[in-house]
Amino acid sequence: MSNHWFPGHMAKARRLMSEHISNIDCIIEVRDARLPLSSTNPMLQELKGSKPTLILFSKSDLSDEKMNESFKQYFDQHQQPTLFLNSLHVSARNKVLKALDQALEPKRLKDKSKGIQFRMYKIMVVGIPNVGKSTLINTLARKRVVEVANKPGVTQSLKWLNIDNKYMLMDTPGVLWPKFEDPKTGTKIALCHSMKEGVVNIEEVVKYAFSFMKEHYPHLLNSKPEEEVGDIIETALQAIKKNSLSLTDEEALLTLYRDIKEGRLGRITYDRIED
Ligand SMILES: Nc1nc2c(ncn2[C@@H]2O[C@H](COP(=O)(O)OP(=O)(O)OP(=O)(O)O)[C@@H](O)[C@H]2O)c(=O)[nH]1
Ligand SMILES: [Mg+2]
Repeated sequence: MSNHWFPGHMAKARRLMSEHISNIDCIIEVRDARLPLSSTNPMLQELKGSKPTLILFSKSDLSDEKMNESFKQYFDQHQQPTLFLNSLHVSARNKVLKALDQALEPKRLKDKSKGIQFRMYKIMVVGIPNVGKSTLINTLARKRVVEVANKPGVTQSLKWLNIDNKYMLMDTPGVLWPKFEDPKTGTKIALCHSMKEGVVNIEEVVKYAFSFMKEHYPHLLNSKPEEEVGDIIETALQAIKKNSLSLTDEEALLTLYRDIKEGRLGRITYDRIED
């Protein structure tokens, strides 16, 4: 298993998205706040070119609050509009609409100078799988207009949605890319639930998460500083098996992996600005 996943529907989605891109006014790139850098797709960066882009960091309720602040400042310094968001919270809708208005202000002024008082702006929502693109659209629509589920690869085709007769938003399938330049990227993406379980080397990914926690979040581990990562994982697996006596070793490891992906071990950000 390789921590890699690029099925045909992603290649097709990428092709269809490139056919629409010339008609799009603005891009909303949804990233996972636990991976502010690694959850961007270089293929989508290339696709969007110089279109105005708002980066929405979803799942910021699962990431490290201090790192949310540091990354917010980092992107501010790079003049890149961002929003750290819990898309499931009722406050998300107004925050996103306000940020969208700001991102589209230069377009609106340009339109006015051409005598166009009003038009519906077209926005494409892009990102890697399972980061919350469809959730965001449902939050904006105030009802379930697109399918959402807690597994990657749910949205498989492009779909336009009308938001308040003001914006047309396009939901798109989560897209990864054919080759990770740095294999660590695949591991981190697997840790944040953007990779199909069947292709994940779970043992390797769990080990990476625990090594990272030992270095950056030791308070989340019930362990002594001198304890080896392998031993800390073993203790965590034994605790899982004690709770569910019928679990095999493999099932206990899968449970631990799922606990990490769902943020049950604590709030963690796996990227650092200097990465
Ligand atoms: N905790 C938390 N969960 C979120 C947030 N946004 C989305 N989710 C959850 O993430 C899961 C995936 O959401 P989707 O909206 O289906 O993700 P997607 O990006 O459309 O996924 P694909 O269509 O597979 O690419 C769901 O279980 C959502 O409830 C958030 O801000 N915080
Ligand atoms: Mg979706």
